[in-house]
Amino acid sequence: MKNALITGINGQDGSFLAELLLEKGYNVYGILRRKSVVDYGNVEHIKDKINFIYADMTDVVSLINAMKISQADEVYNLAAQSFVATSWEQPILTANIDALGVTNILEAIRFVNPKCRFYQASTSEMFGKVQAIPQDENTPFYPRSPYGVAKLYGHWITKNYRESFGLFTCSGILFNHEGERRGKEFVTRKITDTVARIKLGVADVLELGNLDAKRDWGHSKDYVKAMWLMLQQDEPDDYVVATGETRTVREFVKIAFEKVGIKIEFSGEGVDEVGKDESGRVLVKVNPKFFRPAEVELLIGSPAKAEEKLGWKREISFDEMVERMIEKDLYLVGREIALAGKKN
Ligand code: NAP
Ligand code: G4F
Repeated sequence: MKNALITGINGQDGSFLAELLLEKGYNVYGILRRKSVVDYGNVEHIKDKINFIYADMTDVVSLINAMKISQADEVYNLAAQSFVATSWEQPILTANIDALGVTNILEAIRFVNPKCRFYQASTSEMFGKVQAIPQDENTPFYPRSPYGVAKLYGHWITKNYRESFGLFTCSGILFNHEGERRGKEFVTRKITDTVARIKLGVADVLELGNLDAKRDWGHSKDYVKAMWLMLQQDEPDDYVVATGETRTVREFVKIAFEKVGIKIEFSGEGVDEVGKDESGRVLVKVNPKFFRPAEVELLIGSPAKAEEKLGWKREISFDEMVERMIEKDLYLVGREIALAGKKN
C-alpha cells in the first residue's frame, strides 16, 4: 500500500485526486490550513477516509512534519492561491505560496525522503501572451499575471531539483479544468451558478468581464488521472494536459443558458455589449470591474505528448461538463431556496 500526500486536498482537484487514490488503495494524507471554523471543503464526503495534517505551504517546518507523519511515497502539490484576479491584489502572498511554497515542499522531501515522487501543479497561465498556437511542452513562456509569474518559478524549481538532486519531480502544465466543485469566483462556475439562479427566479442578470477571452476547458476528474499517470512512469518529465479545443467566455454563456432552455443573443460592443433572451430581457451585461490589468486572450493546448506517453485520454466532453455543472447548480440553488422557504 502506497502513501500519498496531497497539498490543497480540500480544493477542486485535491478532492477528485483523493477519490482516485482511495480507489487505487492508497493511504491518503492531506494538508489542511488551520481556520477558525473547521472546514473540509470538497472532501467533506470522504473526510473519514483521509488522514489530515495541519500545515501551510509558507511554513517549511510544517511541511517537514507532514512528510514525516505521512511517510509519503508520492506528493501531489496542488496547494496554491489559484485565482488569477486575486494575484494582483495579493502578489506577495501569491508568490510566497505558489513560488517559494514549492521550494519549501521540495526541501521537505529532500530532508525526509528524497526517493519520494513529486507532482507540481503547473499551469497554462505560464504561456500567457501566447508565443505559439497550440501551446505544447516546447512553447516559450510569457506569463501575464503575478500568479503566472509565481507558477513559472514553481515550474522551474521543480525541474531544477530534478536536474540538481536527481529527485523524481514532474510538472503537469494543465489547461483550465472545471467541474461541479469549482470555486464560484472562476468564470465557468460563476456562469453556471448565476444561470441556475436566473432560471429559478432568484437572480436577474449575469455580470461578466472580458467575453472575448478564449480558454481550453476540460473536466477536473479527467485531469487528476494525468497527474497520477505522470508519477507512475519510469522517468520524470513534464506534460501538457489539455483538450485541444478552445471557446470564448461568450460561447460558454450561450451554451450554459441553452442547457436551461434559454436562447441568448448578444448585441452591442465593448462595455455596452449585452445578452438578451427571446423576449428581449437583458440577462447578461459587461461590468468593467471584472476586467484584468493584463489579460490572457487565448489558450489552446496540445495534449499529444500526454496521450502518447501516458496513454491519457479525456473522457468528459465539453458539453457533458457544462451539463454536469448546470445540473448540480440547479440542485444546489433549488435546495437553498427550499431551505430559505422553511425558515420563513
Ligand atoms: P483550488 O480549488 O483553489 O484549491 C487550492 C487549494 O490550495 C485549497 O485546498 C487551498 O486551501 C490550498 N491552499 C491555498 N493556500 C495554501 C497554503 N498557504 N497552504 C496550504 N494550502 C493552501 O484550486 P484547484 O482548481 O483545485 O487547482 C489545484 C492546483 O492546480 C492549484 O495549484 C492551481 O493553481 C493549479 N491549476 C489549476 C488549474 C484549473 O484550471 N483548475 C489549471 C492549472 C493549474 P484553503 O481551502 O485553505 O484555501
Ligand atoms: O475562470 P477564470 O478566472 O480562470 P483563469 O484566469 O483562466 O485561471 C484558471 O485557469 C488557469 C489555467 O489556465 C489556472 F492556472 C488558474 O489557477 C485558474 O484555475 O477566468 C477565465 C477567463 C479570463 O480571461 C477572465 O478575464 O474568463 C474571463 N472572465 C470574464 N468575465 C472572467 C469574468 N473571469 C472571472 N473569474 N470572472 C468574470 O466575471
